[in-house]
Amino acid sequence: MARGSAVAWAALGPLLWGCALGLQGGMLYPQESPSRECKELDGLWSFRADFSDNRRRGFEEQWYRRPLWESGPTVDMPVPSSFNDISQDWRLRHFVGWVWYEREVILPERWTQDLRTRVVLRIGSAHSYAIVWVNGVDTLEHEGGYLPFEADISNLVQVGPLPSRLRITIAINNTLTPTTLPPGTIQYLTDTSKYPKGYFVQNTYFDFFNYAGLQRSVLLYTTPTTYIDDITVTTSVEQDSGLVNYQISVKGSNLFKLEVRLLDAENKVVANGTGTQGQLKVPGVSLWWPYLMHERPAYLYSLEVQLTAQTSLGPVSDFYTLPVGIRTVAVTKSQFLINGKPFYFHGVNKHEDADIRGKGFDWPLLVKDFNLLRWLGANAFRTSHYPYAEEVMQMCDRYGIVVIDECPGVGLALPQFFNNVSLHHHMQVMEEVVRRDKNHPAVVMWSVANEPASHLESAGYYLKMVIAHTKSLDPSRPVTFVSNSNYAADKGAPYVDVICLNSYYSWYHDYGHLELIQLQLATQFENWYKKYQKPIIQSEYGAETIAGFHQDPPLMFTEEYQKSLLEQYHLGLDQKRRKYVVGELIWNFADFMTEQWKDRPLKAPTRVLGNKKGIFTRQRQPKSAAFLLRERYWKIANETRYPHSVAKSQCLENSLFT
Ligand code: BDP
Repeated sequence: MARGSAVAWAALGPLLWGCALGLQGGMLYPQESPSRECKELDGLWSFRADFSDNRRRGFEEQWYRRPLWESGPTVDMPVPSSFNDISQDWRLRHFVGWVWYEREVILPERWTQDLRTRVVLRIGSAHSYAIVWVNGVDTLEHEGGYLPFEADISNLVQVGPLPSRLRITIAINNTLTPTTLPPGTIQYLTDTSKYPKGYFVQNTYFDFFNYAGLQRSVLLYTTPTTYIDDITVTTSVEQDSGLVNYQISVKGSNLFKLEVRLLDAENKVVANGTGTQGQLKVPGVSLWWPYLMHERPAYLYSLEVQLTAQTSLGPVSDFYTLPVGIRTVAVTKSQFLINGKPFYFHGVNKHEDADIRGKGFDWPLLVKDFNLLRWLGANAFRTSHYPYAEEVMQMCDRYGIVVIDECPGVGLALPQFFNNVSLHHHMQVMEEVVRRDKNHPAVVMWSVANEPASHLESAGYYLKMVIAHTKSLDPSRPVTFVSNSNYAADKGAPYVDVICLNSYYSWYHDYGHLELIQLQLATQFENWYKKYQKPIIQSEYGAETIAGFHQDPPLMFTEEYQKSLLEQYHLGLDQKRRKYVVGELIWNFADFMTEQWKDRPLKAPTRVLGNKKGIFTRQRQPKSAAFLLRERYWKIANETRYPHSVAKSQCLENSLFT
């Protein structure tokens, strides 16, 4: 990106949008409308892990051809949820290979009889490789967890007299290979004095548990046979008017009419248009502002799209409503601008992780986390280290929480991971991320990777290609990756718009020496800024802390140590905050599950029931550092608010702390 060129981006946007995508079709979030129905398939599914030696018995015996119970015992498995921590069988917790899910569904008669109806099966995510059969017919395959995929199954359900019962079988493989994202390796241990024949372990190069399964919702939905396939919106501002550029793709027929209306939050029509692309002008626009930056945050318009079409079976119409936040994002040499005003990220890194559900989507957890974010005064988070559920992104739009949207490019630690097959897959994953999340005003930057071995020449080329591809997919947002390399050696930094740095002073280095943090942090910032002249975000810092451990003067692992480490970082950050450091994201919002070892610098059992760098526990209870951070974030919020006024915590129930 030519930095500081928000205007140029906005002008290019409508021209470039859509031409780079190699994917087939859009991935609009399923919604009910006068023309669309949804049927959620969450709940209990039948489940079996294939424990056979080669993990291929399910394919050899074709388990998908008959109800799963006919080929052997099954257990109940909740969806959405990771399968790992649900049962008492330790083998399942550490299972690597194919697992099988199955569920029967009764379809409404209209879905099977009305040939102007299109029935779609959509899987929110399946980690990591999935094959789907409908009534035993191979229907869909998808590589990569954390992103949705779907198939039109109309021709399987609209086949003569009332086949209203549908059997959906999904086989999922959680094996990570050098070309998956994240990558992993299988290591066979062949010393027969220590390991039984065929013994293997899966090595991963990232620090979270490789939870797997159907971790997000599965559903069926309908559209008419001619339908709104995708909508792409970019926004800009001209004086006090908002401009909404839209592009709509329609599938199923060329004989159609499109009408588009933009409604404000009171449901008043403020602009309208026709056709597959255009620009809507909103005089006296209410901008989408991040929460805490403005007294009226997160203003959302609704883009109502109405399609009418002629088909051989008669007329059809389709309706889809897209929330639209009008805002601009730009980057200068030393600032991150939202709506032309400097924005400072004071937030967190998260994980989708809690309790026995693992990474399974859960509404109570989602709402609790957002309440905690607001209690904390956090205005942003990074989706470390993979795209989160779509419902999370919708909440960010509605609450005004800013997102750095990261793809699962984590653990790119070995030279062999920077190969052409991985590069191609990584670019495809970015296409899927952008396709899914491009219309969220909350998303202000894409992150293509976390801590790749960016000192390698091969990584430099690889990152350059992924970043360039992402920019071609979406010229309206800056792109970054998160580095922990040395500033002089980093081969990817020249291509990013914002430098994101992870550092763990007095945690992974100079253990216990809190007094070194300020000096080391200042050196870090100065070196990077001098070389690259780009704004910097401290994208990770933190300390492992076991809730309830206390020691003063502070020692590592205690709540006091975490607090003191944060205080030292904050002093360092404050030195550069008004210059070119544009954000700080604590590692981590909450404790999370990991393997029982940490891969780097040496594989060692340094994890005690997971990573404990949360400022909240895994059960979302605060450690002392949470109160410290809360005070800081509210202070920064009140200093950086536009136009200047004092914000109060929006949590009504926390009067004790305000
Ligand atoms: C960073 C990684 C993050 C880890 C963290 C840690 O980006 O995924 O969990 O270190 O070690 O390097 O706590």
